[in-house]
Amino acid sequence: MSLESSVQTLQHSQLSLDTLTGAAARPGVIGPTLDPRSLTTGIVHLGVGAFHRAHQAVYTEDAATTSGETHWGILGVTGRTAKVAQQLAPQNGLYSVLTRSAQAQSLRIIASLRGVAFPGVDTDSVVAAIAAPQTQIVSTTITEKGYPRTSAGRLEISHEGTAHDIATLRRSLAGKYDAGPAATALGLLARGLGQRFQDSGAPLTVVPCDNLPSNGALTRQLMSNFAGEAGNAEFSQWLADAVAFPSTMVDRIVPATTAADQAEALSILGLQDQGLVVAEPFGQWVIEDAFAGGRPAWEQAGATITANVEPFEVAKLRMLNATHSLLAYLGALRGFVTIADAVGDEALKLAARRLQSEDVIPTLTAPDGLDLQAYGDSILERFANPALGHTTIQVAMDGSEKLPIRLLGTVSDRLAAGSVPESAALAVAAWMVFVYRGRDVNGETLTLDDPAAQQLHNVARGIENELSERMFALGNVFPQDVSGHLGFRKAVASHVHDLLREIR
Ligand code: NAI
Ligand code: CS2
Repeated sequence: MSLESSVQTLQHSQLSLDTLTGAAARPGVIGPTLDPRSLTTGIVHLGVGAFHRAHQAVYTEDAATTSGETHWGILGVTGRTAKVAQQLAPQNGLYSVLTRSAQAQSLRIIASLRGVAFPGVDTDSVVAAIAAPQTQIVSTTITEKGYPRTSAGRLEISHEGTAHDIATLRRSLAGKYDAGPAATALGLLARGLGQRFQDSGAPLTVVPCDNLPSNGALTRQLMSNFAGEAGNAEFSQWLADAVAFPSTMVDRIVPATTAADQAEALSILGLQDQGLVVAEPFGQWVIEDAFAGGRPAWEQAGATITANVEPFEVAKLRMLNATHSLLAYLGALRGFVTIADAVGDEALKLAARRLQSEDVIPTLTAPDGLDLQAYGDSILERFANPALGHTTIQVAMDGSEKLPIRLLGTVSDRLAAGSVPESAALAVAAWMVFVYRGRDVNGETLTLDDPAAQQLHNVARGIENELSERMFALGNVFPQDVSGHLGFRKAVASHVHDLLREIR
């Protein structure tokens, strides 16, 4: 077979605009609900990972279909590798979402992603896209660690790459635009906003979609710090006046795609889909009603647009994400590969229920009169989805970033109320032993994937019976009101002792 025909074979074996019609006609395939060729770009998304493709991009396609608006195409921007760009470019941005539950699955082709860029080579085109007047929205899913911040919630200017991006922003605002890649996602955003300010000053809305409380206010603060460090008062003022930063609560369980998932999609599509993502049926998006300009009709796609997102954010982070982390660390230590396996264990399920009902719910204000106990039950049912394959080790990653966000707020609140949260103490202890042991009850290795991994290894190393004392010294993880509370320290130390004896 000649090179040309083998390339054609490969192309025709891959989802693309050329193969879309045939693929969409196959049984079990739901085709896109709009013509990808009709779309123009109105959104730039930073962090075009699995979650964006299974959540915001789907909501945006549904909104555009219902409203008939064709100017909400998405330019997806990858992070530190070109991998997703290399996967999606040959597919003209097309990919599919494989939605799975215990009862059924469906595969839907999504067309709202109209381009993919890799900042390593495409920074200038991404900056131009953010500056373009037809762009109304920049959204982000860059993980919790993508927002370098101090404990006071200000830009961590010592963060690797941030100083470089501040210097580049300063020069570009002084009319000395530097080509070349941004070192960080927020640095890329700042440069795009700087170019927009210099070109047109047109308003823009930044929609963060990461699991962070008050993610809009935080992103505003970090962008304001970027502008302040760049020393351009006019840009700082424009940022304050013309750019909105609504907070959001986002929810849909989207595990990392596996080779088995790809094989399943191939059998349905009859084509390779390198951009495949897998997700649960449930989805929720709550967005603060604070936009500087236009936006897709996301409410027509089921999103909630509201003045006050906070109760939704806090309830979701503390009821779902904290329980996820408890199951991830305890489950991984006890040899459970998936979250579904872990929550299928009666002892772990009871621990999850107790965390929700005894520690978390007393700290919450129910959003819109939500029945919090029923909400907790529904979360555990979602975790039990046997078709997802969401692994404990994936949820366990980045614990040094995640625990302060999703678990330690509950601890602080319970301690302030005069109660020691025992289940939260168990979750903290499980994380400490996960870091220290690095293996499960069967002796299988548990890899520590965390931006603070070296620090954690250094601190954890040493004699076992002082483990919790050493870990509590991590000021970037434990606030003083938590690490300084004797009753909580004792509770954690007791659980650490028991877990170390269990996991030899
Ligand atoms: P992913 O690994 O598929 O994508 C992560 C994206 O963030 C990639 O584009 C990557 O390049 C970028 N990234 C990673 N580290 C970064 C850093 N330090 N700075 C800038 N960019 C960075 O992960 P996925 O599943 O898309 O999740 C991303 C985020 O979405 C999560 O961290 C969370 O905040 C949020 N989320 C995820 C859900 C899920 O179930 N996967 C559900 C709800 C929210
Ligand atoms: C998980 C979240 O990996 C994790 O930390 O807790 O990604 C979780 O799947 C989502 O927040 C669900 O909406």
